[in-house]
Amino acid sequence: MVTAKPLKIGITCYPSVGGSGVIATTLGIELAERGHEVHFISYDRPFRLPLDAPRIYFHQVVINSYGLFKYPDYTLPLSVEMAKVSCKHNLDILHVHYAVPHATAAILARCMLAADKQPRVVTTLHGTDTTLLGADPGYGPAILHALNQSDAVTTVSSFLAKESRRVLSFEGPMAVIHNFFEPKRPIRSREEVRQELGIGDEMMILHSSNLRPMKRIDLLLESIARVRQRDAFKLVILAGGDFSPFRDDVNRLGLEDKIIIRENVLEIEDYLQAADLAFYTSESESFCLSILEAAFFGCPSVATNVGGIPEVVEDGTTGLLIDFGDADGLARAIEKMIEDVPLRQRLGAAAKLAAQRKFSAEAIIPRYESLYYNLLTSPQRDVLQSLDHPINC
Ligand code: GMT
Repeated sequence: MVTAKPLKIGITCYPSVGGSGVIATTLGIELAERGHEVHFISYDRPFRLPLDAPRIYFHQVVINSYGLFKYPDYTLPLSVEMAKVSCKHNLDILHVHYAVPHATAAILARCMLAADKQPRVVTTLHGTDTTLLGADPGYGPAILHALNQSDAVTTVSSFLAKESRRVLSFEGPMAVIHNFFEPKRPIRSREEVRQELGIGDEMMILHSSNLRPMKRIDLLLESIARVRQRDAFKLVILAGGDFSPFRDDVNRLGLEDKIIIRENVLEIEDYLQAADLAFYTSESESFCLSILEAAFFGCPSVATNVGGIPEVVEDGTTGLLIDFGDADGLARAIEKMIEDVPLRQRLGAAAKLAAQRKFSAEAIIPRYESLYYNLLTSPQRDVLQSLDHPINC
C-alpha cells in the first residue's frame, strides 16, 4: 500500500494480446494493489484485466460507424471518454501506452477540460509507435506533437529512447523504465503440460509472439530446420494470431513433427514453466517481453542481437545472442543448449535471478509512482483549452 496520497490514474492501452497492453494492464493491477484507483479506458476490456479487483474500473469507448465515413474514427470518441472519465473521477494522471492514437487523444482530452480538472499526461512508447509509425510521414509529426505536449514521456528500453530521438527528433526529457513481469502461479504442473504437448525428455523450445512480420517466423523456422540433433527438441509456438500462413514453410522445411502450435493461450505460465529454452529471431524489438517472461521461470534464451534485447539478455550469462539473419549461428546456439545441459541450467538460473532483481514489479512499479508524484508537484502545463465550455461531467 502507498503511504503518500493514493492517486487516481487513467490507463489507455490496446486491450488485445500484445506486450504493450500486457504491460499497461499489469501496471494498472499492481497500482490498484498498492492502493491507487485505476480507470482503464479503451474500446474493449483488456484481456488480462480481472473482473472484480478492488479499485479497478473499466470505461468502454463506444465507436459508431457512420455511413459517411469510409474509415471509422477511434481517436475522437476515445478523447471524449478520456475527458469525461478525467472530469468525473478527478484523475491525477492519464497514462497512455503506445502513442498512436492514444497520446494524441489524451492531449485533446486535456484541452477539453477546465484547468482544475486536467490530469497530467504520461506517454509510454513501446516500439513500433516509434520505429515504424514514427518514420511514417503521415504519423510522425502527430506523434512528435503529442510527445512534446505530454507531461512525461517514458520508453521501455534505452534503445527505444535513442531511436525515438533519432526517428522523431524528439528533444524533450524521456525516462527509461524497463518492462516488468509478475508471474502468476501455473495452474497445471510442468509434467501435465509436457504430457499435453507430447514432450518427453526432449528440450522444449518456446516461442511466444503475435507473429507479426518483425518477429521473422521465417528465420525462426529456417534456424530450427538447421539444428542437427533432430530428435533432441520440440518447438512450441504460442501464437497470438493465426499461424496458418506459416504452414507452407513448416511443410517445406519438413518440420511437421517438430512444431506444436497453441493459439491465443491465456495461461502462459503453464507453458513457461514447462519450457527449457526461449527462442526469438526478431529483426526489431524494443524489449521483447516474452524473453523476460521465460526468464522468470529459469528459462535462458537464444535470440537475435537487435534493439533492446541486449538490455534483457546478457550474452553468455543469461542467454546467447546471435547476429540477426544468421540462421546457422542460431542453429548452432540451439545445438549448444541441447548438448551442454549444465550451461543451459546455469544460464537459466542467472536469467531468473537477473529478471527478479531488475525487472520485477517490485523493482519497476515504484519508478512509475515516483514519476507520477513528481509530476503532480511540478507546475501544471499551460494548456490550450476550451475555457468557456469545458467538457461536462
Ligand atoms: O510496438 C509493437 O510492435 C507492439 C508492442 C506490443 O504491443 O506488443 O510490442 C512492443 O512493446 C512490447 C512491450 O513493451 C515490447 O516487449 C516489444 O519488444 C515491442 N515490439 C517491438 O518493438 C517490435
